[in-house]
Amino acid sequence: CGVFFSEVSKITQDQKYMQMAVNLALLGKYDTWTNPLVGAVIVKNNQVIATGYHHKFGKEHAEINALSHLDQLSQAKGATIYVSLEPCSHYGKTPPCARKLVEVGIKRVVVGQLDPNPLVAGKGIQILKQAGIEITNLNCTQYINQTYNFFYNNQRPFITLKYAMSLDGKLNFQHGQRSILTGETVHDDSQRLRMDNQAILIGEHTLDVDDPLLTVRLKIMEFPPIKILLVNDVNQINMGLRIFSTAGSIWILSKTISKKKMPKNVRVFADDSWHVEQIIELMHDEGIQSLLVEGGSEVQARFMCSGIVDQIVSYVSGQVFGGTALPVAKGAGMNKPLKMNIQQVAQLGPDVKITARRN
Ligand code: AOF
Ligand code: ZN
Repeated sequence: CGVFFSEVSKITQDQKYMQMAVNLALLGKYDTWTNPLVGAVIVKNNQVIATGYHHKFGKEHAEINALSHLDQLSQAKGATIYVSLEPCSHYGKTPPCARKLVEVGIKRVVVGQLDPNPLVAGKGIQILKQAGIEITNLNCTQYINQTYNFFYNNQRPFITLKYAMSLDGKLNFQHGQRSILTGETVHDDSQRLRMDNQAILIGEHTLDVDDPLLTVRLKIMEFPPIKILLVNDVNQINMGLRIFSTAGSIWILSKTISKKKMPKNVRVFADDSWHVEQIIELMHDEGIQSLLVEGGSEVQARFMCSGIVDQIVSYVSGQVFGGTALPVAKGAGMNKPLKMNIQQVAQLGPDVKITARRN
């Protein structure tokens, strides 16, 4: 019975410190770019002696950050470290954390999840085990790095389709003109959606009609989402559009190669046709873990038709546009309906947000 209670208290202690590591990890949100959010807590004699997290892309990992907060590195000897992700085993922008934990004499490592990145994937745990370190995997922190996990588990980015529509499912009242559909609360919400994605894609028609910025305006981000423009001919693009005066990377997916010199932040990818599968393959090769498709009607139809849709965020306004207006998706037909599960319906000021996911 005594053994039982001590085991139970060990589990609750583990969960408590892992929650602390998760809360620390979340402090890095929006700054780690394609790297995962990771937090670490070092505990000795039931006391937290140091904490840390991964602050920023390219900077030290959570474990090393926590070790740097010890008064003396020797304090780590015999301690337990709680890390929300398996410690790394590779020489990347920084040396392997697993080796450092062995070197400083950590006795036990509790991880929140294994790392799906093939560079690490179990190799970190192996290094620790070989050094005789006790390992516990709580397998409970996947939710803080959903698109990171998705990307490595599925070898493609997580795809979200987003649009604002009238009550009768239309994008704009008059063809070729931008309609203001939704209010301020939706604006802020869709800004957060942009912040949660590593790339935003629009088609040529939306580029011309809306002249959008595709920027994040709620926070200054060092790594804002890449703006991807799907066009027919890069040489026909009006370089005076507002998007070309924004900072951050712009990728143009064109059927032709560019004849003119492009600004430094613009990359042109040329291919005969840009099927959804090809777009996704490019995203994968470039390490983009999440893609937000912001329209318009034809681009949404192409993604829906491909069946490669993981989430749909639909903002519904109270306006009714009637028969001549452009529908949310128009173009390629579908063989069978796409079955999405409605996850959440929320009232945002005068509008409604519907979030649906594929399983
Ligand atoms: C992080 N922060 O705290 C941990 C990570 O590009 P690098 O060299 O910084 O390596 C990134 C990889 O390191 C990442 O994909 C993951 O596999 C591993 N662990 N990464 O950014 C951390 N612990
Ligand atoms: Zn590391």
